[in-house]
Amino acid sequence: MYMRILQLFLFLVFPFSLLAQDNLIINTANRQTQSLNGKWHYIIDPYETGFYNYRFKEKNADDPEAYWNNPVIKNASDRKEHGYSDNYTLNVPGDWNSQAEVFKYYEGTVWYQREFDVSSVAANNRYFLYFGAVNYEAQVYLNGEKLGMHKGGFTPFNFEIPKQLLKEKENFLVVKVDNKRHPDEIPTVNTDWWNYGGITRDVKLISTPETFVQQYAIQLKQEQDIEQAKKKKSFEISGNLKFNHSTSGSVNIQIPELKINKKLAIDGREVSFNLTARKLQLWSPEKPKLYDVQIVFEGNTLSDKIGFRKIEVSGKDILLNGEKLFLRGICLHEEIPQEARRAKNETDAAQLFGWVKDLNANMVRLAHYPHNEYMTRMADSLGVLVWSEIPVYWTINFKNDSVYQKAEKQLEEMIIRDRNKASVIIWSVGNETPVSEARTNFMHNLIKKTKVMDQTRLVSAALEVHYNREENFIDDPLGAYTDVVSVNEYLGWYGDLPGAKAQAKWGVAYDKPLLISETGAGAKGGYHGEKEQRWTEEFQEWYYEETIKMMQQMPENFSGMMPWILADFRSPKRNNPQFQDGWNRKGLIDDKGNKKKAFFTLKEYYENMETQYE
Ligand code: GCB
Repeated sequence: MYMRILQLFLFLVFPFSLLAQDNLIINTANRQTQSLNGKWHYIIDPYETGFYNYRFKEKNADDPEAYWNNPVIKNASDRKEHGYSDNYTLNVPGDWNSQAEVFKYYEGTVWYQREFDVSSVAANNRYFLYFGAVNYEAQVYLNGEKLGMHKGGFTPFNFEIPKQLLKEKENFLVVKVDNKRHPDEIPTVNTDWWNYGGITRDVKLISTPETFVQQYAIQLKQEQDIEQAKKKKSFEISGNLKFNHSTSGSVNIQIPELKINKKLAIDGREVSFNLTARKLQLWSPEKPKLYDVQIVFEGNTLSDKIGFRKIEVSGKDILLNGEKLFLRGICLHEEIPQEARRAKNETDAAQLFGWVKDLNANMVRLAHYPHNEYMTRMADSLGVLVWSEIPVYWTINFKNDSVYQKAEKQLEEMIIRDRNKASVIIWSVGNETPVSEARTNFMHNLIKKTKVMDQTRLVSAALEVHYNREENFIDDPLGAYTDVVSVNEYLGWYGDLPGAKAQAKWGVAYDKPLLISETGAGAKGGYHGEKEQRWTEEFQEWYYEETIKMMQQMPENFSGMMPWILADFRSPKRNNPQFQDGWNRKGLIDDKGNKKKAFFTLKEYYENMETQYE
């Protein structure tokens, strides 16, 4: 009840900013868009002079020294104390840290600015500015007017451009980006990854008709016996479409390959439907079949490629399309190590998935936040299963309701963007959060929210484990609410040496599938020596060998693992000058892109597991 009142209050106070996810437009790749990627001007503004006046109040909209304005100097005597120049540009998309030395450690405000023309502004169309992600807070201004604000560094958002504001020539677009860390944000101040700032993902101008399909969820209906369906060769598909506002008329759902063309009457903002598909080929890692799905409304066709599959838990097992699944996973950050920068485009996704495939993995854990959409689209087409997570990481302020709202909003944006991706099988509501009543309530509420939004995936979180010489026992109270029990384990790196692993016993308080969501050890690529010598590739290889022995004696609910981590990644917390130098070295691939010895150890284990499950 209290939550509801708070939500209503927030809606009244911040109708557009905090609740932007209600207006989120999905599948922007297949809509009419104009890319606004490219070179943008910037001003570094650590004192936020462009935003606050000298009494530290937000500047008036028409203040010529507000950095969203661009007053033209007319007389030599005119005063102007800011400006955008071709001498100061940043590439969009892209983090700022990797683009110039001055940004490497910068955390604060940077103003981004560019101009753009539109070939023709149609009076009957709607126009939206769409951002794939901006880390962390974005204030967006067009032609001197503020369109809105968004918080959350890894999820998309869009703002509608009011009619009359968009011009055909010289639109002046400004984004204030602020990546300062705060205790009451998601994530909080303390993370083991680099706080890359900037407009890190694509920016687009979307044009739509007056009324359009804004969001949809189309999937294999969860409540159907998949074995029966396979036998009868008849599958149920269920879906829901959401328009940008209430409307009437009709809409057609077409899946030509399945000979489906269904006309649906519209009366309101949403339409739900069921379809029956004969001879459907289910999506799986072995055969990642995607169907062309078209939504035809008032002469406009919105296309997508969607795979149909069923993921479920049955007792101690995870089943995909009714068959027992073993997750040969690997964790990764959204980072290109050779260039020490955030990954941002299709080429980057291809590099990362190239490594994943080479490892014989069938799954990725996208740590610790939603990655860009190229990743999940590629996972769909390559047949790689995905765990996608929100950055509820470590010591979030779990007692604060407004912090909960921020986490829930990121969760919603993640789910809305990717719920048509067959590859995504697990939503994770967080990682290694310290057990307390407030934390368990907070995360339980996130799980409940996830279940309301999406019944076709599993929910998990990386839980706490009690290390014990006798038995490592998992009884984290959050495990009562997750579909699978997942834990990060580092026995042999953070405690003991790898030799201790083979004897380790594992116990779980819950009768559910068990996943090891992390395990790993550091090694400097190219550094060799005795296996007992920390930071050598041999130490890491030994750690993996012993981990594999441990995996072979796990309880029978053990359903897969996602070692930490595919490649070395930057972290300000890693300051051993000889071996780390600002990098977390637990990668199986080093910062030059070279595979370490342990890569091959895990690859071989995964090859064996693959044959075992065939
Ligand atoms: C963990 C965290 C991960 C760290 C990793 C490490 O448990 O979930 O974010 O980077 O350990 O390397 O210590």
